[in-house]
Formats: sequence, C-alpha cells, structure tokens
Amino acid sequence: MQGLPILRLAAATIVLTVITSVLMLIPDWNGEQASTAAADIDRLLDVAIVLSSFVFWIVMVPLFYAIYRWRAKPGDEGDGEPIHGNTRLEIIWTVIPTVIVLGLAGYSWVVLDDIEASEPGAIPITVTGQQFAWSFTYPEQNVQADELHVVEDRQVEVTMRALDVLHSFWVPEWRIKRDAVPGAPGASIDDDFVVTPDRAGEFSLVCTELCGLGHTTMRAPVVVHETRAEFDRWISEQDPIPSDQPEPAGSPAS
Ligand SMILES: [Cu+2]
Repeated sequence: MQGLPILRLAAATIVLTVITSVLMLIPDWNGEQASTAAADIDRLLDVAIVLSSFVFWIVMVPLFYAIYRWRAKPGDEGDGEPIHGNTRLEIIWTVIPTVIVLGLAGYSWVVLDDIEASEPGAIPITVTGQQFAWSFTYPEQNVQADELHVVEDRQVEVTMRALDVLHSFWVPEWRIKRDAVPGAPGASIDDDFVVTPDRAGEFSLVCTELCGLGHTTMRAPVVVHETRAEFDRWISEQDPIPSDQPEPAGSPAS
C-alpha cells in the first residue's frame, strides 16, 4: 500500500472542524439566559458542538478519501483484498473517543456540581404536575397557587411531585429541566433541584414530557420579582394550603 497523506488528511479534518464549529456556533440555539446556570450550560453545549464537529469530520474525511482513492476501476470485477484489521488503527480509534467522552464527562461533572450548589436563604417550593396543570405550594409561607413566583437572584429549592403520570419541569430561559415522577417525594427518585433566576420578568413553565392528550396545554406562568417585598406582596394575596390536601398516590405516609 502506498503511503497515506496523513498530514493532508489531518489538516482537512482540522479545517473542516473549525469551519463547521464556527457555523454551528453562530445561531443562538438556546435563547435568552435568565438563571445563573444558563451560561454554564450553554458553554457546555458549545463545547459539545465543537467536539461533535471534530468526530464528524475525523470519520468523514478518511471515509471520502478511501471511497475516492480505492474506488473500483472500470471493468474491475475482482474481489477486494482480504484485510484482517490493523491493531494500531484500532487502538487509535478506541483511545480518541474514550478521551473525548471522559473529558466531556469530567467537564459535565464540574458544571453540574457548580449549578447544584445550595445557597443560604433559598426559597423552598413544591411543584406538582398532574394531567394537565401545574400547581405550586410555598411551605414556608403556607400558600398555594397556580403560578410560579420567585425572586431575582434568590435561589429556589424545588421539590417535584407528580400525581398521575410522568411530567417534566422546564423553564427554557433557566435551562433547568427535571422530571416529576409519580411516587416522589421520598421514593428515592431524583425529585429536587435548585435554580437561581437572575433576570426579573415573566416566563413560562412548560411540561416537556408527553403526558397525555392535553400535554401541549400544560403550561404555567412564571414571574420573577425584582424584590423580595414584591414577592411577599404577591404571597399575601394567595390562598392558604388547605389542611385536608390529599397526599399523592404512592407517596409514603409521613
Ligand atoms: Cu406533559
């Protein structure tokens, strides 16, 4: 076999990776950022875009080169050479993806650790999903509502509950997305998370788990107040939690 133009193939892979990465990073894929986690998560996705572009071209460049270089000549009806693999090549194509996956896993771990860190003075809120509506209880204020109200730059400690089927909490501008699983809380299901909204305004909580015919209508207003006083004023206008509120089916008696 004649020598491969390794340097030229590597250069083509790098150039195409750079072009693809630049083009793919131009669109604003995730939209407005409105929580302290958003920038970290978007950066992680950008890194994944660059690595994916690299993986794409490191496969495609040798593939197209091989298709062109070793194409059948007209009239060639013979069998291909019997080839038995190449240990060095197999080690290389095992090591490169392993390094990429482990690197990405380590980086994701650091980001997750960062955005899951608890801050003092967080406001606890229980978010309940059922076909096809969200409801919110504020245990410290003994209040319940069908809108999610929080305070800018104040962490919220959310506990998820589902009364019937799987639902999923998603405020796109906060980037945080978490499933609500029937049986929680206390059922050893990952049912809580923290988020710190850092932009006041009105957003929308979207259910992002297909939960039945009314799934598309399962949205709730989200209001991020600029001050704690505004939030407290809103709280004072809400209904208290009824004392006979039934526990969701499947949750342990407490
Ligand atoms: Cu749904």
